[in-house]
Amino acid sequence: MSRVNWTIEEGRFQKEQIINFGNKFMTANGYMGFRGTMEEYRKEQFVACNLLGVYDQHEDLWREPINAPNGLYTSIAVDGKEYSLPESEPITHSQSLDIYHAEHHRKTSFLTNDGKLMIKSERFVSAADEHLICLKYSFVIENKSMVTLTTGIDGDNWDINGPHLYHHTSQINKDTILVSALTGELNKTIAVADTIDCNFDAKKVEIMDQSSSVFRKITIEAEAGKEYIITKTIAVYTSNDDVENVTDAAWRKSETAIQVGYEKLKEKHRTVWENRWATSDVEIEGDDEAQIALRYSLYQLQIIAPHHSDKASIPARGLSGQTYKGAVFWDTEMFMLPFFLYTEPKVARNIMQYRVHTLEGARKKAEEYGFRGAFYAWESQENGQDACSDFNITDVFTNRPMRTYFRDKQVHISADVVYGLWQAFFLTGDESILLDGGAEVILECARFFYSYSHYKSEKQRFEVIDVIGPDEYHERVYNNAYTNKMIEFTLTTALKVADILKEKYPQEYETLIDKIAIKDDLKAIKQMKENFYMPQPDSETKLIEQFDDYFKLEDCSLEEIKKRILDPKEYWGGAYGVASDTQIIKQADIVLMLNLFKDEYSQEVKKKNWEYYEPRTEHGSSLSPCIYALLACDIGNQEWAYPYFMKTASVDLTGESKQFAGTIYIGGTHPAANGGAWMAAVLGFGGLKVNEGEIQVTPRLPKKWKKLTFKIIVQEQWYHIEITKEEIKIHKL
Ligand code: IFM
Repeated sequence: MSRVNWTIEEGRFQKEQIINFGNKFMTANGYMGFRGTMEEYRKEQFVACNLLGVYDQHEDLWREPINAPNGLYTSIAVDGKEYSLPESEPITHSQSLDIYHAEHHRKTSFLTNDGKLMIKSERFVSAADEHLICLKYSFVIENKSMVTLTTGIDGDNWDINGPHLYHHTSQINKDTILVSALTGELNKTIAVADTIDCNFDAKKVEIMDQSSSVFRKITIEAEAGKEYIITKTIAVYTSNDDVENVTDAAWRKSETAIQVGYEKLKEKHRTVWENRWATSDVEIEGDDEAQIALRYSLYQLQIIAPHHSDKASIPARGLSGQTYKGAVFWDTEMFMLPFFLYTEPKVARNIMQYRVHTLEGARKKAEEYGFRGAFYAWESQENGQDACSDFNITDVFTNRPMRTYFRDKQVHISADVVYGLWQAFFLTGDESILLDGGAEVILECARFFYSYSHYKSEKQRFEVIDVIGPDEYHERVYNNAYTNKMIEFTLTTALKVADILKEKYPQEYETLIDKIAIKDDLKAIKQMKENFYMPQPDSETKLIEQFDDYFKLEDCSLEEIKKRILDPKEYWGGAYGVASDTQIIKQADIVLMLNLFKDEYSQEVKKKNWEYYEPRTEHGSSLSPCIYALLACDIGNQEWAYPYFMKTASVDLTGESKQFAGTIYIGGTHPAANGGAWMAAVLGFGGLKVNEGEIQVTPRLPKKWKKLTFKIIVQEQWYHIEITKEEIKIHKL
């Protein structure tokens, strides 16, 4: 396979990009994510080994995921003087990511008093063993000098709402060191062990045990021109792992791994990645820029996928840090799931099982608000508890927390979960998705919507009042078309699922119906479905109103809104936001609905609405551009779609995204946009549709694209699809 377009590289040191590159050059394996920082960086440079599904709350601050102590820490001094970025000015510096093998590389040279010092490092977060991170670090000096390497575990963590780790203890022997600590809220153990191997004899090794951090200070009488190499195997375990003793497990893993050897471990890691790309790569001929951006998006999705667990799902900022409280949003089902469904159904199943696992949390949330059924968390943590605060944004002008209604009114989340489950069942044909808890989730979500909706007697219909749709700038609106459509879908799906079970699995059906006592509610759900209000396109304009009276709001341009802004970080929505009383929307809403239910609307309706809402959309969420790309493809305008595709596919390469909501930092990677890039390429430009196992391809390739090639799995059968402007080839594999 050609290895062009598989590397991301930055060829010079850019101090102002440290945080951005931490996201861009991240390596991860679903269990943990290591930001793309240099080995010598400390918490000021946002170093983080972010752990999936292990959360903690410090005092009354926001609950967020844990960053483990940094086992990669390594710095270097020559003749007593330290040469470390960002303080020391390098002569040359490059940082790169081989996305084919998920390996991070850096090369830096400094001018010392006696000549040059060259540092190289290579590392990976193992795809073959979720607990392992491996590092190879080497240096060469131009003239004989006394070199000191300080390497070990840095427990002085970067946290947004920390600290989270207490009662640190350490263990030390010849080559292995370990730091373990307890989380403050739940007393979970986090252990990091680091074993080292060197290709040289050290003059002296000193241990610096600072309790939360342990370092080795290795002194070397270094000869000119010789390459001195250390390799480190770092093992991370937590109480969430199924092991008897967390610290023993970390210690043993780290020691055994070093025996296996860095190169062998790398080989195993590479094999996993080669196999992944063999099925998930999408090739674009004729457009290198699009190719690398798309591949990079797929890389991002693969590194954060919970390959190892069905108790956790993908947070909105992946594993790039603690932004958004490490919580799982609708982003996962609606934007990331399709990629996994078509290329790695096991991950898709894990993601959906997380919703089964968190059903109890959703039931509790519904009850908390006086409803029945399952109201999923807007920002879901490990047990489905909602991390979304009632004051989720801080006003930039007064520094006061603003009351926001994401948690209580963004009810579409429960319908998004149902949509994800149904897609998973529909595309894979795997009935165990329904039997292993999926059906229960679907029925409970339908019950929630029945209890949330209002029956308007004078109109003799069910309506959904007081919600927030995908466009979060307009709060507490009535009959948001997206929400209503998704609720209608939920009701239909619940009835369909009940029928499937009744017919094929009568015993399981009876058990479930009894368990959740839903017989009467099923009748009510049917009634609601038959009398449900769904906003329709206007007979003349063909426009669908985003919510009741949206068209009565001030219709002004984005440029005009921008002129009204007093502070670049001010929040546009909520009670007094600049967009709140206007038709300016944050992100795809009606357009998203039309894209999801494209077969139910005419091309004219889709086109008219795309054209109406597009100039009124800020794309203030990274979830938005891909949806405009998808619908533009559907209405046959791939040239409108292309810039939106590029925007979604390159969001984490350019780093051009919103960094603040009010005063709150929201930076990190953007997995929903990454998933959107796959959807736009394959479902949009490729025009792929699957209906009852049957594959249909209606391509709309952009001008530049000569060929689009990808593989998909549908009902356990792999297909290889090749699209050119002249022909479409679909091969069974
Ligand atoms: O889920 C999104 C939401 O739609 C817009 N704000 C950011 C969230 C997390 O990505």
